[in-house]
Amino acid sequence: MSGETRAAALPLLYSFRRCPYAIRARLALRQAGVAVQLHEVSLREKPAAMLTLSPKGTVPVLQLPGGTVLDESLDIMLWALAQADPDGWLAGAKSVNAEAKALIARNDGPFKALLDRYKYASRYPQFPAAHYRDEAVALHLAPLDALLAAQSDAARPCLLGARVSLVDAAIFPFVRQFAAVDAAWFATAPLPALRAWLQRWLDSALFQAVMEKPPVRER
Ligand SMILES: N[C@@H](CCC(=O)N[C@@H](CS)C(=O)NCC(=O)O)C(=O)O
Repeated sequence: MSGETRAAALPLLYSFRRCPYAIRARLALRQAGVAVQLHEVSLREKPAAMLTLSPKGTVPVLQLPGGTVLDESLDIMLWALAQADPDGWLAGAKSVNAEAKALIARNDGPFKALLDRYKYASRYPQFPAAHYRDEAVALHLAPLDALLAAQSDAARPCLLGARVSLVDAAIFPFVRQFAAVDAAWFATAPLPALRAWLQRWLDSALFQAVMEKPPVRER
């Protein structure tokens, strides 16, 4: 089988390296050991083939060899972990139970909105950046820090207990983005358990593997 033929049989993932939604999808795919053909896209020049598959125009988009298209990052995570879940990420989240769903919904909804305002504060001049930052901490990051700190019996606490779950992987890329807006502030923020959790993810072989720089494809 030629390399090209083999690649053609793999699921096709349209991705953007730094996008937190794409990162969470790549984390789950890699965790599941699902090889994909990776298309790094430019968000300014999305490939026509991707828009044909998913006209809403967001990444990630996964096309399965049978033709099925998944264009929501959480659906891609769930599909990947249904193929293989060697460390029980789904069991850890109790197959995405109510608490898991609520944490992810708060992350993807109101926290993401505040994160965007904090990151691009000059576009939201009603308030200074610190206002959006502090709202985001109060809404989401301080409760996450408290959850982690409450897992006192675990050496490496995770959001839903001692084991890594889908929820950690789904939320981590957004906390990473938040921390990077003002790394000096985050380094001494009153979020010590969250900072340690973030650092473990940043240092993980899994994260480093999914952040390897792919070549930019032409459209
Ligand atoms: N709900 C979607 C959101 C994906 C999303 O918004 N991705 C951003 C990049 S981080 C995007 O593609 N935005 C479209 C654009 O920037 O044109 C998911 O979970 O996959």
